[in-house]
Amino acid sequence: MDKEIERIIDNIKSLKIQGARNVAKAVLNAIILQIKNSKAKSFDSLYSELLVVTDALASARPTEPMVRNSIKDMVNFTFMHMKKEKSIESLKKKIVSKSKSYLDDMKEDAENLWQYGSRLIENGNVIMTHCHSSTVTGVLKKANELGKNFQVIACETRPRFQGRITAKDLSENGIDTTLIVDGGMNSFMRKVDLCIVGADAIDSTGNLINKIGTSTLAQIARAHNVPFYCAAELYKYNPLTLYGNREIIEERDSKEVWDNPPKKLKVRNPAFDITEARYINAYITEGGLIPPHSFLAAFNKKLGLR
Ligand code: RUB
Repeated sequence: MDKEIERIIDNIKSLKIQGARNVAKAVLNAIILQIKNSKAKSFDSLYSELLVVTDALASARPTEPMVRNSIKDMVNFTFMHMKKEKSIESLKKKIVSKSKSYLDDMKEDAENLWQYGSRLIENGNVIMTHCHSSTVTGVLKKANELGKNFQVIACETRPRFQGRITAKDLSENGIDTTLIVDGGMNSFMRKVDLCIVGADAIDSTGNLINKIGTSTLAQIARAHNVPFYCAAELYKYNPLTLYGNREIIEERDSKEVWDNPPKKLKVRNPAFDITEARYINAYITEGGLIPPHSFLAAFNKKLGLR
Protein backbone atom coordinates (compact mmCIF):
# COMPACT_ATOMS: atom_id res chain seq x y z
CA MET A 1 0.00 0.00 0.00
CA ASP A 2 1.11 3.57 -0.76
CA LYS A 3 3.06 5.03 2.23
CA GLU A 4 0.93 8.20 2.20
CA ILE A 5 -2.28 6.11 2.43
CA GLU A 6 -0.77 4.12 5.32
CA ARG A 7 -0.06 7.46 7.02
CA ILE A 8 -3.70 8.57 6.49
CA ILE A 9 -4.93 5.29 8.02
CA ASP A 10 -2.60 5.71 11.02
CA ASN A 11 -3.77 9.31 11.51
CA ILE A 12 -7.41 8.20 11.46
CA LYS A 13 -6.73 5.41 13.98
CA SER A 14 -4.79 7.70 16.31
CA LEU A 15 -7.45 10.47 16.03
CA LYS A 16 -5.02 12.97 14.47
CA ILE A 17 -7.82 13.04 11.92
CA GLN A 18 -11.09 12.89 13.88
CA GLY A 19 -14.78 13.65 13.45
CA ALA A 20 -16.91 11.89 10.83
CA ARG A 21 -16.63 14.56 8.11
CA ASN A 22 -12.87 14.96 8.43
CA VAL A 23 -12.44 11.19 8.27
CA ALA A 24 -14.68 10.98 5.16
CA LYS A 25 -12.72 13.79 3.49
CA ALA A 26 -9.41 12.07 4.28
CA VAL A 27 -10.76 8.81 2.83
CA LEU A 28 -11.80 10.51 -0.43
CA ASN A 29 -8.34 12.11 -0.68
CA ALA A 30 -6.78 8.68 -0.09
CA ILE A 31 -8.88 7.26 -2.96
CA ILE A 32 -7.60 10.04 -5.23
CA LEU A 33 -4.00 9.19 -4.23
CA GLN A 34 -4.55 5.48 -4.74
CA ILE A 35 -6.00 5.92 -8.22
CA LYS A 36 -3.44 8.53 -9.35
CA ASN A 37 -0.46 6.42 -8.20
CA SER A 38 -1.82 3.05 -9.31
CA LYS A 39 0.35 1.05 -11.73
CA ALA A 40 -2.50 -1.38 -12.51
CA LYS A 41 -2.45 -2.68 -16.07
CA SER A 42 -6.04 -3.87 -16.24
CA PHE A 43 -9.45 -2.59 -15.14
CA ASP A 44 -9.83 -5.62 -12.86
CA SER A 45 -6.59 -5.03 -11.01
CA LEU A 46 -7.36 -1.30 -10.60
CA TYR A 47 -10.74 -2.28 -9.13
CA SER A 48 -9.21 -4.95 -6.82
CA GLU A 49 -6.62 -2.47 -5.54
CA LEU A 50 -9.41 0.02 -4.82
CA LEU A 51 -11.32 -2.63 -2.84
CA VAL A 52 -8.27 -3.52 -0.71
CA VAL A 53 -7.46 0.12 0.06
CA THR A 54 -11.04 1.20 0.79
CA ASP A 55 -11.52 -1.82 3.04
CA ALA A 56 -8.48 -0.79 5.10
CA LEU A 57 -9.71 2.83 5.20
CA ALA A 58 -13.23 1.85 6.29
CA SER A 59 -11.87 -0.39 9.08
CA ALA A 60 -9.74 2.43 10.54
CA ARG A 61 -12.86 3.82 12.36
CA PRO A 62 -15.72 1.29 12.44
CA THR A 63 -18.56 3.63 13.50
CA GLU A 64 -18.59 5.88 10.42
CA PRO A 65 -21.42 5.43 7.85
CA MET A 66 -20.42 8.64 6.07
CA VAL A 67 -17.11 6.98 5.20
CA ARG A 68 -18.80 3.73 4.19
CA ASN A 69 -21.49 5.50 2.10
CA SER A 70 -18.85 7.56 0.28
CA ILE A 71 -16.68 4.50 -0.36
CA LYS A 72 -19.67 2.55 -1.64
CA ASP A 73 -20.52 5.36 -4.08
CA MET A 74 -16.93 5.53 -5.36
CA VAL A 75 -16.60 1.74 -5.71
CA ASN A 76 -19.95 1.54 -7.57
CA PHE A 77 -18.92 4.44 -9.80
CA THR A 78 -15.65 2.65 -10.65
CA PHE A 79 -17.44 -0.62 -11.39
CA MET A 80 -19.98 1.06 -13.70
CA HIS A 81 -17.31 3.02 -15.56
CA MET A 82 -15.06 -0.01 -16.10
CA LYS A 83 -17.58 -1.05 -18.72
CA LYS A 84 -17.70 2.38 -20.39
CA GLU A 85 -14.10 3.62 -20.51
CA LYS A 86 -11.67 2.62 -23.26
CA SER A 87 -8.39 2.86 -21.32
CA ILE A 88 -7.08 2.65 -17.75
CA GLU A 89 -5.87 6.25 -17.98
CA SER A 90 -9.32 7.59 -18.92
CA LEU A 91 -10.95 5.50 -16.15
CA LYS A 92 -8.44 6.87 -13.62
CA LYS A 93 -9.21 10.45 -14.72
CA LYS A 94 -12.95 9.81 -14.34
CA ILE A 95 -12.56 8.40 -10.80
CA VAL A 96 -10.31 11.25 -9.69
CA SER A 97 -12.67 13.88 -11.05
CA LYS A 98 -15.69 12.13 -9.43
CA SER A 99 -13.90 12.05 -6.06
CA LYS A 100 -13.11 15.76 -6.36
CA SER A 101 -16.71 16.67 -7.22
CA TYR A 102 -17.81 14.52 -4.25
CA LEU A 103 -15.61 16.65 -1.98
CA ASP A 104 -17.07 19.83 -3.54
CA ASP A 105 -20.62 18.53 -2.91
CA MET A 106 -19.74 17.83 0.72
CA LYS A 107 -18.56 21.44 1.07
CA GLU A 108 -21.75 22.80 -0.48
CA ASP A 109 -23.91 20.57 1.77
CA ALA A 110 -22.04 21.81 4.84
CA GLU A 111 -22.51 25.46 3.81
CA ASN A 112 -26.29 24.94 3.53
CA LEU A 113 -26.46 23.09 6.84
CA TRP A 114 -24.45 25.82 8.60
CA GLN A 115 -26.87 28.47 7.26
CA TYR A 116 -29.96 26.59 8.53
CA GLY A 117 -28.39 25.85 11.91
CA SER A 118 -27.23 29.42 12.42
CA ARG A 119 -30.87 30.61 12.16
CA LEU A 120 -31.69 28.71 15.37
CA ILE A 121 -29.30 30.87 17.35
CA GLU A 122 -30.56 34.13 18.83
CA ASN A 123 -28.75 37.04 20.43
CA GLY A 124 -27.96 36.32 24.08
CA ASN A 125 -28.24 32.52 23.73
CA VAL A 126 -26.03 30.08 25.62
CA ILE A 127 -25.32 26.94 23.58
CA MET A 128 -23.88 23.73 24.95
CA THR A 129 -21.99 21.29 22.72
CA HIS A 130 -20.06 18.07 23.26
CA CYS A 131 -16.81 16.73 21.79
CA HIS A 132 -15.58 18.18 18.49
CA SER A 133 -17.88 18.24 15.52
CA SER A 134 -16.74 20.32 12.54
CA THR A 135 -20.42 20.51 11.52
CA VAL A 136 -21.37 22.09 14.87
CA THR A 137 -18.42 24.50 14.89
CA GLY A 138 -19.41 25.42 11.31
CA VAL A 139 -22.94 26.33 12.50
CA LEU A 140 -21.57 28.40 15.40
CA LYS A 141 -18.98 30.18 13.26
CA LYS A 142 -21.66 30.99 10.66
CA ALA A 143 -23.90 32.50 13.38
CA ASN A 144 -20.92 34.53 14.60
CA GLU A 145 -20.21 35.74 11.04
CA LEU A 146 -23.84 36.86 10.81
CA GLY A 147 -23.20 39.12 13.82
CA LYS A 148 -25.10 37.08 16.43
CA ASN A 149 -23.98 37.48 20.02
CA PHE A 150 -23.97 34.24 21.99
CA GLN A 151 -21.93 32.11 24.37
CA VAL A 152 -20.82 28.49 24.02
CA ILE A 153 -20.18 25.92 26.74
CA ALA A 154 -18.02 23.07 25.40
CA CYS A 155 -17.75 19.75 27.24
CA GLU A 156 -14.18 18.52 27.49
CA THR A 157 -14.87 14.88 26.42
CA ARG A 158 -12.86 12.18 28.14
CA PRO A 159 -10.64 10.34 27.44
CA ARG A 160 -9.23 12.18 24.39
CA PHE A 161 -10.30 15.76 25.20
CA GLN A 162 -11.75 16.59 21.75
CA GLY A 163 -13.84 19.30 23.48
CA ARG A 164 -10.62 21.30 23.71
CA ILE A 165 -10.39 21.36 19.89
CA THR A 166 -13.89 22.90 19.81
CA ALA A 167 -13.12 25.39 22.60
CA LYS A 168 -9.82 26.49 21.03
CA ASP A 169 -11.31 26.86 17.54
CA LEU A 170 -14.33 28.86 18.72
CA SER A 171 -12.43 31.16 21.06
CA GLU A 172 -9.82 31.81 18.36
CA ASN A 173 -12.73 32.82 16.13
CA GLY A 174 -13.88 35.41 18.65
CA ILE A 175 -16.76 33.38 20.13
CA ASP A 176 -17.28 33.67 23.90
CA THR A 177 -16.51 30.07 24.93
CA THR A 178 -16.19 28.23 28.26
CA LEU A 179 -14.70 24.74 28.55
CA ILE A 180 -16.11 22.46 31.25
CA VAL A 181 -15.42 18.84 32.27
CA ASP A 182 -18.04 16.35 31.02
CA GLY A 183 -19.30 15.88 34.58
CA GLY A 184 -20.35 19.55 34.66
CA MET A 185 -23.12 19.10 32.08
CA ASN A 186 -25.93 19.11 34.61
CA SER A 187 -24.59 21.96 36.75
CA PHE A 188 -24.22 24.24 33.73
CA MET A 189 -27.48 23.24 31.97
CA ARG A 190 -29.49 25.77 34.00
CA LYS A 191 -27.91 28.57 31.92
CA VAL A 192 -28.31 26.85 28.55
CA ASP A 193 -30.84 27.79 25.80
CA LEU A 194 -30.07 25.02 23.35
CA CYS A 195 -27.72 22.10 22.79
CA ILE A 196 -26.20 21.25 19.42
CA VAL A 197 -24.11 18.11 18.91
CA GLY A 198 -22.65 16.33 15.89
CA ALA A 199 -23.30 12.81 14.58
CA ASP A 200 -21.29 9.78 13.65
CA ALA A 201 -24.25 7.64 12.66
CA ILE A 202 -28.04 7.77 12.49
CA ASP A 203 -30.18 4.66 12.31
CA SER A 204 -33.49 3.97 10.55
CA THR A 205 -35.49 4.89 13.66
CA GLY A 206 -33.78 8.28 13.97
CA ASN A 207 -31.55 7.30 16.89
CA LEU A 208 -28.22 9.09 17.03
CA ILE A 209 -24.78 7.57 17.58
CA ASN A 210 -22.22 10.17 18.65
CA LYS A 211 -19.36 10.66 21.13
CA ILE A 212 -19.95 8.94 24.44
CA GLY A 213 -21.74 11.31 26.80
CA THR A 214 -24.05 12.66 24.09
CA SER A 215 -26.98 10.60 25.42
CA THR A 216 -26.30 11.92 28.95
CA LEU A 217 -26.34 15.47 27.61
CA ALA A 218 -29.63 14.82 25.76
CA GLN A 219 -31.32 13.43 28.88
CA ILE A 220 -30.10 16.31 31.04
CA ALA A 221 -31.30 18.79 28.38
CA ARG A 222 -34.74 17.14 28.39
CA ALA A 223 -34.89 17.27 32.20
CA HIS A 224 -34.30 21.04 31.96
CA ASN A 225 -36.62 21.52 28.96
CA VAL A 226 -33.72 22.66 26.79
CA PRO A 227 -34.06 21.92 23.04
CA PHE A 228 -31.54 19.38 21.77
CA TYR A 229 -30.43 19.48 18.11
CA CYS A 230 -28.04 17.33 16.13
CA ALA A 231 -26.19 18.80 13.14
CA ALA A 232 -25.70 15.95 10.67
CA GLU A 233 -25.33 15.58 6.92
CA LEU A 234 -27.75 13.03 5.50
CA TYR A 235 -24.82 10.78 4.56
CA LYS A 236 -24.36 9.96 8.27
CA TYR A 237 -27.29 7.55 7.88
CA ASN A 238 -26.53 3.82 8.06
CA PRO A 239 -28.78 2.17 5.40
CA LEU A 240 -28.26 -1.33 6.83
CA THR A 241 -30.08 -0.44 10.06
CA LEU A 242 -33.35 -0.57 8.08
CA TYR A 243 -32.83 -4.35 7.83
CA GLY A 244 -32.17 -4.88 11.53
CA ASN A 245 -28.39 -4.48 11.50
CA ARG A 246 -26.97 -2.38 14.30
CA GLU A 247 -24.28 0.25 14.02
CA ILE A 248 -21.24 -1.23 15.74
CA ILE A 249 -19.94 1.01 18.51
CA GLU A 250 -16.18 1.33 18.36
CA GLU A 251 -14.40 0.25 21.56
CA ARG A 252 -10.97 1.85 21.74
CA ASP A 253 -7.85 0.83 23.67
CA SER A 254 -8.50 1.02 27.42
CA LYS A 255 -5.02 2.57 27.83
CA GLU A 256 -6.54 5.82 26.53
CA VAL A 257 -8.50 5.90 29.81
CA TRP A 258 -5.70 4.72 32.11
CA ASP A 259 -2.36 3.66 30.68
CA ASN A 260 -1.15 1.86 33.79
CA PRO A 261 -4.17 0.66 35.80
CA PRO A 262 -3.93 -1.58 38.88
CA LYS A 263 -3.80 -5.30 38.10
CA LYS A 264 -7.23 -7.01 37.75
CA LEU A 265 -9.02 -3.66 37.31
CA LYS A 266 -11.28 -3.67 34.27
CA VAL A 267 -11.26 -0.50 32.17
CA ARG A 268 -13.67 0.07 29.27
CA ASN A 269 -13.44 2.66 26.51
CA PRO A 270 -16.44 2.76 24.11
CA ALA A 271 -16.04 5.80 21.83
CA PHE A 272 -19.73 6.46 21.18
CA ASP A 273 -23.20 6.02 22.68
CA ILE A 274 -26.77 5.97 21.41
CA THR A 275 -29.17 8.87 21.95
CA GLU A 276 -32.76 7.83 21.45
CA ALA A 277 -34.71 9.77 18.82
CA ARG A 278 -37.26 10.93 21.42
CA TYR A 279 -34.64 13.22 23.00
CA ILE A 280 -33.82 14.94 19.70
CA ASN A 281 -35.91 17.99 18.69
CA ALA A 282 -34.60 17.92 15.12
CA TYR A 283 -31.67 17.06 12.91
CA ILE A 284 -30.11 20.07 11.21
CA THR A 285 -29.23 18.77 7.74
CA GLU A 286 -28.27 20.16 4.34
CA GLY A 287 -31.93 19.62 3.40
CA GLY A 288 -33.19 21.69 6.36
CA LEU A 289 -34.45 20.89 9.85
CA ILE A 290 -36.04 17.47 9.96
CA PRO A 291 -37.57 15.38 12.74
CA PRO A 292 -35.68 12.17 13.62
CA HIS A 293 -38.30 9.82 12.11
CA SER A 294 -37.92 11.56 8.70
CA PHE A 295 -34.15 11.14 8.45
CA LEU A 296 -34.44 7.90 6.47
CA ALA A 297 -36.89 9.44 3.95
CA ALA A 298 -34.67 12.50 3.51
CA PHE A 299 -31.63 10.26 2.93
CA ASN A 300 -33.52 8.22 0.34
CA LYS A 301 -34.63 11.39 -1.43
CA LYS A 302 -31.04 12.59 -1.58
CA LEU A 303 -29.87 9.23 -2.91
CA GLY A 304 -32.54 9.42 -5.61
CA LEU A 305 -31.35 12.89 -6.60
CA ARG A 306 -27.75 11.67 -6.86
C1 RUB B 1 -16.16 12.92 17.09
C2 RUB B 1 -17.64 13.04 17.25
C3 RUB B 1 -18.32 14.09 16.42
C4 RUB B 1 -18.85 13.42 15.14
C5 RUB B 1 -19.31 14.47 14.14
O1 RUB B 1 -15.66 11.74 17.69
O2 RUB B 1 -18.28 12.31 17.96
O3 RUB B 1 -19.40 14.64 17.09
O4 RUB B 1 -17.85 12.64 14.52
O5 RUB B 1 -18.22 15.21 13.66
P1 RUB B 1 -14.13 11.33 17.42
P2 RUB B 1 -18.37 16.03 12.29
O6 RUB B 1 -13.28 12.47 17.93
O7 RUB B 1 -13.94 10.07 18.17
O8 RUB B 1 -13.96 11.14 15.94
O9 RUB B 1 -19.52 16.95 12.49
O10 RUB B 1 -17.04 16.76 12.16
O11 RUB B 1 -18.62 15.06 11.21
